[in-house]
Amino acid sequence: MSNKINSFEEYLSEYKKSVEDPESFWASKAEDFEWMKPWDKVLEWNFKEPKIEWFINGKLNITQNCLDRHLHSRGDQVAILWEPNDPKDNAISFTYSELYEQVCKTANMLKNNGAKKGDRICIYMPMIPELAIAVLACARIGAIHSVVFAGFSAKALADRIQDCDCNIVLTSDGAYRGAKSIALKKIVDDSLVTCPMIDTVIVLKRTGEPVTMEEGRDVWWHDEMKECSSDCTPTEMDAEDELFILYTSGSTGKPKGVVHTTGGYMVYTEYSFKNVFQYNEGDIYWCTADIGWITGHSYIIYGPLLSGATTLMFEGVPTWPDAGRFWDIVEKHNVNIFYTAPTAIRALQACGDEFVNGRDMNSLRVLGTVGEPINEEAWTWYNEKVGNKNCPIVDTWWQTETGGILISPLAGHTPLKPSYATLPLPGVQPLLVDNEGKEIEGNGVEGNLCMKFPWPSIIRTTYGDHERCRQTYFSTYENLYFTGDGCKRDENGLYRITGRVDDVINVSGHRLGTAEIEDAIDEYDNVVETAVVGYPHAIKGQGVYAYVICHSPDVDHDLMRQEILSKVTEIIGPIAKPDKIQFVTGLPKTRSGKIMRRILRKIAEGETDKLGDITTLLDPSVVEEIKSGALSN
Ligand code: 7RM
Repeated sequence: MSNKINSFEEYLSEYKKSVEDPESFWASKAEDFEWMKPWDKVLEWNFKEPKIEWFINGKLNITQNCLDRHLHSRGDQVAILWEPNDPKDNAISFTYSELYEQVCKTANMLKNNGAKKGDRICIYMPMIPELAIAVLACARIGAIHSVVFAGFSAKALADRIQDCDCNIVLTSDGAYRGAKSIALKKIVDDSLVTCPMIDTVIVLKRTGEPVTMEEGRDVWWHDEMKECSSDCTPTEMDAEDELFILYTSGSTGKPKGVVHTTGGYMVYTEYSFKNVFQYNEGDIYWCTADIGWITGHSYIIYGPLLSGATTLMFEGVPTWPDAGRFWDIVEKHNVNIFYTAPTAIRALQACGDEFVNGRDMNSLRVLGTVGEPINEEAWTWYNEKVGNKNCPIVDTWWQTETGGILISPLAGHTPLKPSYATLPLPGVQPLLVDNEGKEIEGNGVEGNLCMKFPWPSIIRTTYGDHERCRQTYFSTYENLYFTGDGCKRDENGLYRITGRVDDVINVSGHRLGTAEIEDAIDEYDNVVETAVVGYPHAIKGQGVYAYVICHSPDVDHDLMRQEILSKVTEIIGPIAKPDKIQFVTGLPKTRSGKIMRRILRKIAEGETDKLGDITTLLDPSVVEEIKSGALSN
């Protein structure tokens, strides 16, 4: 297969080429695709503004490369294999020809409803095939998709719709999640009270529950699809035309709309998919992420479909009807490549080995993880129980902003080391810097992880606020992209990501800003001030620990805890709910008024004897009070 690296030696030589001459390296990868017009120049960039352009003046449509390009050679091969929430219901598959037809019809449906190139379309849907189809239909007509994870609240949805000024929302009546059903359309209705920019809501029937349809605004998906033709010429896009926006949390303010563009994202997601997972023709590939996150965008939809793979999409949850659900699906569909998050592995490991034992998982060849550091116990269990000690585990490090996997073993080629993401992919040039921005050279060192050269799927801007993009990623260290992660490089030059060095926390692989959670808690009437930190959590990786100061301290604390949880659920969603809430009368602040989170983190971790220097605090006595009231772990 073209573009595929077949040995570690080949990796080393490809890596060398990619650094010595990045432009010809990436041009050779891009040549494998169908371009409506070739590019004039491969790359122009500076990290100052930043301005990054790949495949300049090249014209293409990514769906032509995901679909049309494969029709001749693999029209009858399954493109999407969908496993529903309820194991008693049948799986549904779409061949490449069928997917092509559905995408074209849906694209025409969007056009009939007024969608045009450059419009932002919000997609708030469960993990059903129509979600993937909707994403591709937007890309077909050049509309910019903004997928919002269906676990976010009405308020969070409204913020995202407003920020990028969407005109259409695609949703469903409801969603199934394990034993529960969630009234999605109702959440959309609530959010649209503050979103006058939305003129159309297209509603798919999934659960059949009753919904309110607003006359003149809401239409049924199946009605709108009826007359649509399955011919839809792909809209010509510039390589740098925006493909999608995806919101992600940072250390300050509201989530940012990360913008990815068409050409570079296409080239990089395909290249990284094939190489990291060592995809072979005919493999059944399953990534358990939700399409509401970047992992779903790049490695359920785009990477696999660009590569002509069969991508499995699962609607349900890992623990329903029981903790053997993932392994049943592996057995049932003969999954060859399986990609999940450490938090899911830990949760399933905690349920006991009986759910893995007894399932035939011999089809598995490659395992992957993403989203957070994987601890050795989880790694060992995954390797032994799931992989039967004969599947390489690729620990893939990347971010919403990177578009694709940057540091990871290539399955079967790169020597593995548990909890290490190991080595950069070709085209990726990491470096470690100290807090002053000075490069830390050599091996056996630790520092802040940066990138010194652009790769094709690097973030281009944050929607509507380019300055924020510059500030967040390109201003901390001059001429470098700063990831926000801390990282070790061992004696052999292998990379191990140690976690965020900023105020971002990673709860069950979901990225959350502590400031965002604090703002949500502060919305509660009786709250004066809040400080949120992460602390180690056996299953979630990190848990949310909130220190809260109340106006009237003699309230019923249990009741108030409940109400704070509802407030956070209402403003962000259940994923951001604090695991622990400690009521305090003061927070450790410096004389300039900055909260010293380092101290709060240590207390939350239970390391009250390692607080370090607290003499710079305005009032060191608050520390004693917080320590004595700390909630045991
Ligand atoms: C893909 C995704 C990004 C943050 C990132 C890290 C953490 C992701 C790993 C990891 C250690 C890994 N995008 N992270 N993968 N940490 N090892 N293999 O997760 O934008 O949602 O989060 O996640 O801190 O900066 S994300």
